[in-house]
Parts: sequence; structure tokens; C-alpha cells
Amino acid sequence: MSKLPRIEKYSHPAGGWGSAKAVASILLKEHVAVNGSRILMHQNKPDGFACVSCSWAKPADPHLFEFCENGAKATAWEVTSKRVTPEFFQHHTLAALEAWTDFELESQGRLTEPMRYDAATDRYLPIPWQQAFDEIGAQLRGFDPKRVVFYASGRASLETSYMYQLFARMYGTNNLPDSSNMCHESTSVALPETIGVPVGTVTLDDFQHTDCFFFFGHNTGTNAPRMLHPLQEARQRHARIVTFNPIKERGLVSFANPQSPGQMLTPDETCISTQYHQVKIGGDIAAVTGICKALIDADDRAQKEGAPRVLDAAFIAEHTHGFDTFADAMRAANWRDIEVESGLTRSALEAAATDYAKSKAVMILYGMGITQHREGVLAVQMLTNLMLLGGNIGKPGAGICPIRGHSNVQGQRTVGITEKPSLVPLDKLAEMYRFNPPRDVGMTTVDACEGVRDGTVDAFIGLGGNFARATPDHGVLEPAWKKLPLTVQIATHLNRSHLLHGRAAYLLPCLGRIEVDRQAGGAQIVTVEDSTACIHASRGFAAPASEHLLSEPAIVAGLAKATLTPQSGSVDWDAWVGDYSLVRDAIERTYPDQFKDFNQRMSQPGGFHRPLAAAKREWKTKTGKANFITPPDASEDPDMSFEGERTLRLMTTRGDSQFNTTVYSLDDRFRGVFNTRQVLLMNRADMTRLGLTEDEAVTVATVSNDGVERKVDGLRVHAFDIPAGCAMSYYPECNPLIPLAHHAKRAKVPAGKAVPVTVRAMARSSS
Ligand SMILES: Nc1nc2c(c(=O)[nH]1)N[C@H]1C(S)=C(S)[C@@H](COP(=O)(O)OP(=O)(O)OC[C@H]3O[C@@H](n4cnc5c(=O)[nH]c(N)nc54)[C@H](O)[C@@H]3O)O[C@H]1N2
Ligand SMILES: Nc1nc2c(c(=O)[nH]1)N[C@H]1C(S)=C(S)[C@@H](COP(=O)(O)OP(=O)(O)OC[C@H]3O[C@@H](n4cnc5c(=O)[nH]c(N)nc54)[C@H](O)[C@@H]3O)O[C@H]1N2
Ligand SMILES: [Mo]
Repeated sequence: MSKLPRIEKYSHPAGGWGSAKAVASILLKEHVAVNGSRILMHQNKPDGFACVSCSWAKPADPHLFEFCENGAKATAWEVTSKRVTPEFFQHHTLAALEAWTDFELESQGRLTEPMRYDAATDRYLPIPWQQAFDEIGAQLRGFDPKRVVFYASGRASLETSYMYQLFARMYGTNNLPDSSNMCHESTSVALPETIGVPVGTVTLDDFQHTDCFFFFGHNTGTNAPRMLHPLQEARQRHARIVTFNPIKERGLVSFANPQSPGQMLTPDETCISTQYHQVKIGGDIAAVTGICKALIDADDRAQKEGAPRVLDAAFIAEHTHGFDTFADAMRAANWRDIEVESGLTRSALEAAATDYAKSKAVMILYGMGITQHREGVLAVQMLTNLMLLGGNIGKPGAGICPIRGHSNVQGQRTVGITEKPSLVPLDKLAEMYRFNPPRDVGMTTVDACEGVRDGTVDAFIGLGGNFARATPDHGVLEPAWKKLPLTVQIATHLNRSHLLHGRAAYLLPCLGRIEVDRQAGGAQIVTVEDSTACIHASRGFAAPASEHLLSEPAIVAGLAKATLTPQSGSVDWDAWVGDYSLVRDAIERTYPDQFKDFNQRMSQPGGFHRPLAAAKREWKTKTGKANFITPPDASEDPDMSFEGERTLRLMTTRGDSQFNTTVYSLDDRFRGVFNTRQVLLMNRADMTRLGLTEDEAVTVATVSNDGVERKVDGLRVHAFDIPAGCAMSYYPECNPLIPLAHHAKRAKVPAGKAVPVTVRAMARSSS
């Protein structure tokens, strides 16, 4: 019996008994209760496997259960006993499968054999591995490498990723977009300009020394739940947490550790945020402007009165560039504009500034609420401006912490998965593998989508992920996918991108990270890098889902061998597949400073940190200093209009029971949404203004002037605690609403957190 949708206020803490119940229920649903619980004991342990869910840091001295509810769900999903066998496809044509929901597709379980699309029957049919490699290789050799895209989703190990980028470059292209292009690319563009590194500067140890955390645009209780443990410890020693989020996310309000029996029994929840500011969507640049202005004004007053300085003047003088221009811009900023743009009052922002000023070590953490905006790069740079004012970088407890997404997305960049050749030691690769690497800039995710749309891409290879679903503008792109000459998907589960296939299409199923990976040289270990630039070994424990699966390194090597010619360069792919430690040696030779003694250090408890110059106050920027960036103006979205009286800002976010496009269940417990994802959460005053009633079915349409109609029908409206003018719904269901051109300037991250939309009751056709 299907359960009815239900929306209600969820007033329990994040974690707690709700979490424990959810873990038990997913293990049962995937039919792995006993085996699954045994496997969970190895999750995030020094001799175990790195969780396949988020990229949060793994401590050296883990808890007995070093996993969260959502990590457990991700594990259960991977070790599920359900299978998608060749018989499955005999029963279902692709046309029939297209009518299934994403949830239904992926919940069929693990793919078991390599398959090739057969147009005559509209089915995937089994094909031997070598034949698949040979056919793909022959086709790739016939294409212009500049028209082929090598996407990576962020989960594959450092070893696979290094091999994958090398294969693409030896083939002749830098078209290596990854999920980072949809995620933290705004960070990767912003931070090198301000502090000279592309990643966060803090480690787990820092959390013990921070006395104030500033938290922007991240739903921690859902998307990095293990981070609530160090935050809870920080709260217990009275550290402050100042949060900016349009909605009151449960995990940032209160948390009960589901793994602390005392807390489970009492239940003794911890209040997480000490200040909670419900900023308007896209209002962060204005909010941080207000905080910086308050700090600079207070410092001006202190100087006049001969009182102690509010800013870290010594740090600013010695380590930074551009302070005077920045400070003048902040002094000139107008409180009225700041209040309108941010939706927050001057006194609220001054209260945040006061907490900042009285703290010796401030850490800023942030997620997609900052990066997925037209001005995402500037928003990240405003956060570093705020850090620099107090010298809050490069000292214990202080620094910037972009909370990364996929479990190895940061690491993939570290070992060369990027469309930007300037970030890769190409000369080194040329020398090591005797080939001439391409030097031109490759395609980002948005460029790849444009190429698919415009017919300038011939082939798409996906190393994991669900590209066609995760990217914007489905209405425009979906028909285009089917015209591509070739699609190759390396995957664990069936998803929508496998149905939106090219004229020739291959489905190559791989081992997941939790599974034992046995090669000629014995059981293999792989490595991943977490959000704190810490590298960990990961060893699989579960039996492979099928005897026909190959590991990701074996698939990449198989494709490379079948595609590359002797003129392409020289790599002993077979030796690498037999023994991944040889790949790690190659990574170390390519990046000697970052990966010193890689094979020795990868297994030490807690992993090892890559050295980061900014953390030592060495600034690898053009000025040789940390740079203040003066914002040109505080207006959020110059190209699309949010002006219309009926226009709302829509943010598309994850619910509590999904990993990106993988939906585990229809509940979003912490937001009180049950048995449905077809909702639009709105401010009650907007509902009244627009004449909408609770649970009314609506059409949401994008406001744009490019002549394309973008809409999603059938969402149900519900009143929610969200600022007026703002609305929330789910990703990926609302991706058809995001125009491809609506992306972060320079970083090209689709701006899924501020889409201008109108909302109309479905029964009525005109407004
Ligand atoms: N369980 C689970 N874990 C995951 C994932 C998952 O899907 N499931 N995905 C992984 C990946 S790839 C990523 S990138 C991360 C994503 O983790 P998050 O960064 O938390 O991503 P979202 O779910 O999109 O949530 C965005 C948050 O930003 C807030 N927000 C939206 N717009 C604004 C704004 O303009 N300003 C501010 N201040 N806040 C705003 C939203 O209310 C929400 O709390 O999580 C990773 N971890
Ligand atoms: N509107 C909107 N759009 C967004 C976002 C948003 O917040 N709003 N977030 C963006 C972000 S931050 C991201 S990171 C992207 C995510 O985009 P992707 O990384 O492309 O998508 P996922 O949903 O993580 O991919 C899930 C698929 O990966 C495959 N898979 C799982 N495990 C493995 C494995 O071990 N190996 C291999 N080879 N395959 C595996 C499975 O087949 C599964 O179906 O989406 C982006 N899109
Ligand atoms: Mo992400």
C-alpha cells in the first residue's frame, strides 16, 4: 500500500533515535541486515573502507561506529542483494524503462554484466568485456579527441582518476569535466586568487581550537552528518556557531548523537547554532558585507578612541594586499541596501560581527548555498575577506572549510581530473609517458552540455555519476543525448543517464569501493582525499555483487589499451591493474611534494595531509600576499531578473534520503516532508499574495528571456519557514527549470540555488 504524502513540523534533534531507526530500515529494505551491519563496522576505520557517501574527514581514533545514518544508507545501497541482470533487460525495453521514476530505476540494485544497446530490440544485451573495449576503442579512434568528453563523478579513487586523466590526455583531450564543475568549482576559482590554494585550509584537529564557527549554506545534518560530532564537542566547550541559511535546517539547530547511549536515553540534545540568520537566498554577499562593514566601522572607532584594535592589523599589514580599497568599499556600503539584499537587519549582522570580533580563532564552513549562484565565486571571496580581517587563516582553529561533496571529488582534482591544463604538470606527464599532452583548455560540465545540445560532441564517457540527470535544462538536453554517436557509462546502478544513451551505447558495470578488489597481485587497496586534504587508504570488505564485474582501474585500462596506439605514449596498463601500488608510485613521481612516501603513509591511522601553503601563511598568489577582493557591487544576479511581483527565488536542494540523484526513499525527515518529493516549500505570506492554498498543485515556470519554456508541473505548495520571496524544492526533480546559461560567472557551476520562477495553480491556466 503506498503511503500518503505528509508534511509536518519535525521537532526532534538531528541524529537521535530517528537515525538509528532509519539505518535499521534501509538495511532491511536492501535485504542485507546481517551482512550490512557487519560491513558497517569497517566504515571509515583505518584498516577499513572510506565511506562512499560524503567527503567529511575521517578521524585517526574512530568511534566504534564511525558512520552516520546517511553513510549507512549509502553502504546498504552498494551492498544491496538486489541485481539488474541481463534478464532484467529482456523484460524491459528502454522505452518502457523511460516511464519509470529515477527512484524505481536505481532501486533495482546492482548492474552485473557489461551490456551494449541493441537498437533493433530497444534493449541492452550482454557483451563480453573484451569485445566492448575493442568496439569502443575502434569508435574512439575514429573521432576527433576534442569532440569526446571524459566525465568523472567524484567517487572513483585517486588511482582510477589518475589513470583516467592520463588515458584522456594520451588520447588527445583535456575534456575532463567532473562533478566539481557543478559543485565547488566556485571555490576552486575563488581561493587561488585570494589565498593561493584551491581547497580548504583546516584539519580535523583545528575544530578543537576554534571558538567561533561561521556556517553558510550547508545542510550538515543531512549532507555531512559526521561533522556534527566535532561541532557538538565544540559546543560543549562553549564555542559559538553563527549560521546563515534561508531555512532552519534541523542538524544546525539541534543534534543528539545517535552513537552516544547517554544522549539516546535522555535525550540530551545539543543546541548547535548560537545565532541563526535566515538570510535571503543569494543574500550572503550582502550579509558578509554588513559584517565586514560593522567590523571595519568598529575598528575605525577603536583607533579614534585609542581602544584595542578590532581587526588583526599586524596580520593585515604583513600578509595581505588590497585592504584599503576593500575597507573603503565596506565603509561606503549602505546599510539600507545590505538589509534589503540580505533580508537581515543591521542589528542581526552587528551581532554576528560582535561574535567574530571577540573570537581568537574563527573558522568558516560553507556548502552549495554559497557556490551554486551566479556570483558564487565572489561569495566565496567575500568569505575569505571576512577571514582576513581577523587574521583567521593559518593559525590553529582558524581557516576556511569548503565542505566538499563526493567522497573523492577533491582528490580527483589533485591527480589531474580537470579541464584546465594549467593545473596539471603536463611536462612531467610528457616526460614520464613519452607523449605530447594537449595544451588547450578542455570542456567544463556546462561546455559539455552545450556541445551535446549543439551536436559538437561525438562521444561521452562517464566514470560514474548520472550526468544527464545532475545537469540543468533537461527539456533542452534530453532529446540531444539520443543523437550522440557514442555513450559509455561505467556504473554500479542503473540510472536515467543510461536510458538517455547515444546511438551506440555501452553500460560497463564496476566494483564499488566497499567490495573486495582482487587482482593479479592480490587484494587491492585504493585511496581517497577528504574535505581537509587528508588522504586515506580504503580496503573493500564485501563480496563483489557479480563475478562479471571489473574494477574501475581495470575498465579504464581496458578502454585505454583498446583505444591508444603505440604513438599515443607508453604505459604498462596491465602492470598497474595487477598492483595499484604501482599507480601510487606514478602519482608520487608526478606530484612528489604532495604524495611523498605515498605507499607507506596511506595506511597510517587518520591518513596523511597534503601540504597546503596557505595553512602556513605562505601565499602562492600573484601578489605574494593574501588578497582582499573588493566586490564590484552587491547585486546578486545581474543577468536574470528577480524583480517581477510574482517572481520567487527557487533553491533546489537535497533531501535527507538521497545521495545526489540516487533517491533512497521519499522522506526528508528533518524538514518534515514524508512520502513525497513533489513539493514546493514557500513562505505563507507569498502563498496568500499569490492566492495559493496549502497542498494546491502548481506549475513552476522559469522566468527567462531566451524564448525557451521551462516548467515543472504538479508540485504541491506548502507553507514553510523560509524568507518571503524564496522557495525550496528538490534536486534533481527541478533541474528542468535551470537554464544552462544560468551558472556561476567564471566557474560555470549551474546556479541551482537561485532560479527565478513563477508559480501558478495548475487548474488555472493564466495568472
Ligand atoms: N546524504 C548525502 N550526503 C551528501 C550528498 C547527498 O546528496 N546526500 N551530496 C554530496 C555532495 S556531491 C555535495 S556537493 C554536498 C552538498 O551538501 P549541501 O551544500 O548541504 O547541499 P544542498 O543539499 O544543496 O543544500 C544547500 C544548503 O544551502 C542552503 N542554501 C540555499 N541557498 C542558499 C543561499 O543563498 N545562502 C545560504 N546561506 N544558504 C543557502 C540550503 O537551505 C541548504 O541548507 O553533500 C554531499 N553529501
Ligand atoms: N539542481 C541541482 N543540480 C545539481 C546539484 C544541486 O544542488 N541542485 N548538485 C550538483 C552537485 S554538487 C553534484 S556533485 C552533481 C552530482 O552529479 P553526479 O556525480 O553525476 O551524480 P550522482 O547522483 O552522484 O551519480 C549517481 C550514479 O553514480 C553511479 N555510481 C555510484 N557509485 C559508483 C562507483 O563506485 N563507481 C561508478 N563508476 N559509478 C558509481 C551509480 O550508477 C549512480 O546511479 O549534481 C549537481 N546537480
Ligand atoms: Mo557535489
